[in-house]
Amino acid sequence: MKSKLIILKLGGSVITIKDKPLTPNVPAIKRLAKEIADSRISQLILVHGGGSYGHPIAAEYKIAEGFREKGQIIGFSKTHNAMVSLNMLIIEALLDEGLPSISMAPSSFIVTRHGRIRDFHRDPIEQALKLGFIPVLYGDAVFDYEMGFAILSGDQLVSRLAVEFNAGRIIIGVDVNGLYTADPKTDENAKLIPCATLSDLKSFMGGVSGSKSIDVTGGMMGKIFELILPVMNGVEVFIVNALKPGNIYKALKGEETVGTRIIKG
Ligand code: IP8
Repeated sequence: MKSKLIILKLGGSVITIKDKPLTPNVPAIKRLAKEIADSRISQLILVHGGGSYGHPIAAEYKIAEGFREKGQIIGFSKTHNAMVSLNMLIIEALLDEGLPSISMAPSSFIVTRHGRIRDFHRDPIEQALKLGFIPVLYGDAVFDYEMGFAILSGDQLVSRLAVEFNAGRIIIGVDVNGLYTADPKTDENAKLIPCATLSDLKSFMGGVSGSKSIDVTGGMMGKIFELILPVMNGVEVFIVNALKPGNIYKALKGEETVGTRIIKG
């Protein structure tokens, strides 16, 4: 039987104003919390991106390049703290809707090696899910065995969570309608791809444009790369525009809406 667990990623470009440092998109956050509550999904893990909170600070202190000099240490703390602040806004919006959300800081139970998850302590999430909580995680500055520290993208986290907890579906909420043949923000000939298979994904790796704003974890290309493993494991993926009201509700309910579906093929 297909697992009921859904992993929902809310991109940083949805929940923050990407070109204004440390600026949340409060109306979007509140609306999305309501859509999640209205969907009445029973098993959900929420992951959010960094947007104008995590990325500019991580870029300023070159956190993704690993530890090189002492001056970066304060930058690691500031990057993590910015993510905690953003996470708090999400948690508060979910609590306002009566949802039992629980913040879980990836840096406290994940250690990476060369930027890839190596140690992952799954028990807190597992226990939380069993009791009906909604664990809320985020892309974070994390400790790394080789590099000292690294940036763990929300997308890598989504991929690992989906495989680790045998999710049925991943829903990725972004600020465009799905995957396109080119960057829809700069190329008017870009066409939406309604459905893609695993082999399509591999060929897109060479062609789909990444995000233009500061994104230390690789934008759309990073997402596609991370989605390959869960799709191989049979997890269905749906990429949808979370800035359009109602889309996340419909995606959670499994109702038809514009976006890109990714299947094993
Ligand atoms: O926005 C990265 O997460 P993402 C978060 O999902 C940080 O790539 C700390 C830059």
